[in-house]
Amino acid sequence: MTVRLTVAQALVRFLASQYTERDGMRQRLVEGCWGIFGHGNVAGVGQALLQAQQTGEADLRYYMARNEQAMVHASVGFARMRNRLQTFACTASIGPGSTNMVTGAALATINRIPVLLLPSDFFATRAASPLLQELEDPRSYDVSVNDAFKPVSRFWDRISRPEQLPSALLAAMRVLTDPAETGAVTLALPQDVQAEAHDWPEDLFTERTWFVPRPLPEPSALRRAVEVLANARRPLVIAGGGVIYSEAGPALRAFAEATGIPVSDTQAGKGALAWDHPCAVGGVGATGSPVANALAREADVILGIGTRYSDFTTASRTAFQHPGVKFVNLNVAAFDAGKHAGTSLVADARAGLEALTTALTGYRVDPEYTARIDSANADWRQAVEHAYHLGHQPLPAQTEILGALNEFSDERDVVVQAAGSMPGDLQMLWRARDPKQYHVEYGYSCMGYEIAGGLGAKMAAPDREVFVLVGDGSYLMMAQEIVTAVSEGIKLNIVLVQNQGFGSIGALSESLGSQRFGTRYRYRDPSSGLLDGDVLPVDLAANAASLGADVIRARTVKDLQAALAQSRASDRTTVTYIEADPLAPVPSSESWWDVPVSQTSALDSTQQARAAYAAAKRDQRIYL
Ligand SMILES: Cc1ncc(C[n+]2csc(CCOP(=O)(O)OP(=O)(O)O)c2C)c(N)n1
Ligand SMILES: [Mg+2]
Repeated sequence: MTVRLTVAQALVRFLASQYTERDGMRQRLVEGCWGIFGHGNVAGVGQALLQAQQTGEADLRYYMARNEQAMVHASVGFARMRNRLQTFACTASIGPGSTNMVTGAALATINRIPVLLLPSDFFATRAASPLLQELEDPRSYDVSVNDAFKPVSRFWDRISRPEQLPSALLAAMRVLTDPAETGAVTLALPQDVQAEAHDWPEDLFTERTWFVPRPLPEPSALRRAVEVLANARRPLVIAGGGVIYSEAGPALRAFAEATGIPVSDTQAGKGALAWDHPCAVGGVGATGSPVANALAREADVILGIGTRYSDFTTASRTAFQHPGVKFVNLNVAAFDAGKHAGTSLVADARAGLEALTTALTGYRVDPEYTARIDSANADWRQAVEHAYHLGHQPLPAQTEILGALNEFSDERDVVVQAAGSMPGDLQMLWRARDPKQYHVEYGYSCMGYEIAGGLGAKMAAPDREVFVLVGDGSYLMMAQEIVTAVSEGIKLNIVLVQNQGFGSIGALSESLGSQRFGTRYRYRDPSSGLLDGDVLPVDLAANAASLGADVIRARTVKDLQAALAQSRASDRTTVTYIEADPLAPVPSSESWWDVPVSQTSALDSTQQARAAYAAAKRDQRIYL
């Protein structure tokens, strides 16, 4: 039996019948389809989505975004919140609509989050080439702008013939649902092929379930890992995003309680263990807590679980200074498990932790080690309290804003962030009580993720309040999805922190001897020729109101507390606008980040920074 449908209609029907299953729980894989239409997809995928909605022949709701990059962010936010078991498809028109998604694809792939991208492509027949927006490569007519997705996709294909669709779709689903391989999956769809009819085997559209595995550790690999861990005197766990996606929080807690091994976390892993658990020592690395970083410096064994070991996590490979430090890497991806010449333990985080807990029965760290951790934690908790209640004047410090939000939040609330000075401050100071509470995109740290990603997170968890923290810089890059939130009736609590430019890069610039050059939003001063004139007459609160949000202007931390309560009580997207002092003090992570400073310079500031850089660089190691 065959069914006659266009390629786009077949695609939509197929996507609506894909499911994932893990631990006996089954859910739709592709929740819906984001899109912005143009000539490349309006008559193909657009028609198919319309037909699906009108006839009920396929259940795939269309969501309209305002920017194609943002719709990928929203899909990522959703998929991350749903532990990578569900995501969205994204359709874009040919050319700029499609290339707008390239940044989103990179973000998804780097963060290991599934998202299905459907950029439109020029005619397979080339009947009318060159089309509006078609790249003409004089060396090959086979190249299009969509080739730019190749390095940022885990699977990439171009459907030049209808017959190619079924196998491409099966491969796409396999990669999306494989925890070791997942990321952006791109199927480029030539606009003529989208509209072309074909007789499809009916079986293409039967419901299909993709079983998301929990690979068990290989017994000999487990033995090798246990041998290293059983001999560890100063071990430290680094919990990454993989712990959360695998829902391994309880297994991690059981492991930590059985062994006494302290647990630090990465940006993606924060919340895997509640902040006030006696074994929790906070973030590790460049923006971590001094407690975790002191333990990291002395650790003889690092047990990395579901982590990619980014430079922020390893303090650019200076975090671990024990001369014989060894790594045991529990990761579902062999690629990550092999890093730093570690003992590779390829397995699902939960399954691997359960196996380790059993195999390490009887092992426990010294009571002296535990006592030291308790006392360091007590000191650090006081330092965090201090940062939360600094009383900085006249404008509040950002740490007070984060503190007010933390104290206001309950454990089901979600905080979303991605770029600027907030990810670092949050990594150091945020007290996460639930594995889904801390949603900071720090694989790509993409300015503009915040509101769009928050929208996706809220769609995934309508029963939670989502608090999007966004800096003025990120806001100016991508605020437009407020309109989408308003149109869909999806309620966001947005806290817009205004500090007149790039607080983060300003501080970095100053520390590297570049004097905050080009990091503030100011008029150009005619006498200096620099952007260091007056503050600009920009009103981002008015801007947010113009996009349809309710807006509250807060001046003090007390105002902020009242605003947060009002925002929570409302059912409309609410932006709380508050100014912060970008120069207010932040506690030190007692760590480092490798950003090279000019080796030769005519500026004193740069020469001094170079000397400090060279000294810090001496601690950098290759772990072999
Ligand atoms: C798309 C993108 N461009 C550039 C950067 C580099 N960058 C990192 S933080 C930052 C400034 C962010 O400004 P804002 O959102 O106001 O946060 P603040 O640093 O003031 O806290 C820049 C430009 C980035 N991360 N993403
Ligand atoms: Mg700013």
